[in-house]
Amino acid sequence: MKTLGEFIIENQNQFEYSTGELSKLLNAIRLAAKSVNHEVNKAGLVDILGVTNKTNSSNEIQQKLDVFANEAFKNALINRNIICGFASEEEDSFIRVLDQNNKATNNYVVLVDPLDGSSNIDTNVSVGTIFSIYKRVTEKGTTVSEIDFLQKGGNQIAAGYILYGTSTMLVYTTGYGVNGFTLNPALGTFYLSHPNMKFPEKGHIYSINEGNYNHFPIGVKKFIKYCQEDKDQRPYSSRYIGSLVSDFHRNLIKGGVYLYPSTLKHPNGKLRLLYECNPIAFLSEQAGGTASNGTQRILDIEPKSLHQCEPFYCGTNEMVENIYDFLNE
Ligand code: P6P
Repeated sequence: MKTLGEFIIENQNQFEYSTGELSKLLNAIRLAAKSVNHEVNKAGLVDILGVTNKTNSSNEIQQKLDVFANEAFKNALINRNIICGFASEEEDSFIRVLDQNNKATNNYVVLVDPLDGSSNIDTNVSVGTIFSIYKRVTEKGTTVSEIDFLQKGGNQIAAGYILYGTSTMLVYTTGYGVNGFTLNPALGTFYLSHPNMKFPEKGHIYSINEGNYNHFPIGVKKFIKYCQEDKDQRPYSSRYIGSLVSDFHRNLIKGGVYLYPSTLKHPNGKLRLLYECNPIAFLSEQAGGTASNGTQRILDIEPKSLHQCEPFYCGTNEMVENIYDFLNE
């Protein structure tokens, strides 16, 4: 089986002015993924479980592993002179990155959700890292500004996730399809185990936290009831892990839809547009699926702030279209 390193080199000529920078960037992500995977897998044995006494900009308590994962990706990316800017769900604002000549000569900015679903860590549920890569839009050589990060998701150069699950996988796209790599822990090498991943034509899984049912938009309530009716032998199952990367990955392989609507506690939805919705939406469309906020395509949304949230409906086309119809009846 082909390794991730071989795959990156083979495909770097997809970019007209590929200076190898994107390849170096993807390799840095690969390195950080191995470091976080090592820490996550031994979490029960060392004092890295539990919470810090800090909260992030979304006022969520930071788990110790959140902080570890954030530092691992930040250091792997900033210390290699390959990016000009870094932003994270765990950082209040973006970080300007200068090269050794104190200039911002590199082309890419990276945004990460370093450990999505981290509230599950203490219960040994799979968690994930989500990353998103853009070319800067401000003048090369100047330090980056917020508009380099507030780009619509359709501008992404690459996006992906690492799933720290029963096996550790790195799944990513650069706009030429979605490919999944599984880590061989004995060798510390990712191998191409899931080439050209696509959603199945039909989906029978819906993933939503039904504990918020009373506060869902009426269209979402109608969709849930539609799935629960037993007309035409509708074989729907409800599966919800509470970890977006795990729920999305299962739906991608088996067919299904993930929903995080507006709720009483999160009137604009809970998922962050830049760090969760956009990268997962890019992967979803590249795998033949769809991603919407209920009124428009996720990748068309013009971001207004780094940590803004959006309602999120993502997965098998037919199921997202069904939700869209119920929402816009
Ligand atoms: P709830 C994790 O915090 C996350 O952002 C997603 O990974 C997950 O799907 C969702 O929130 C879970 O939220 O409100 O259902 O617990």
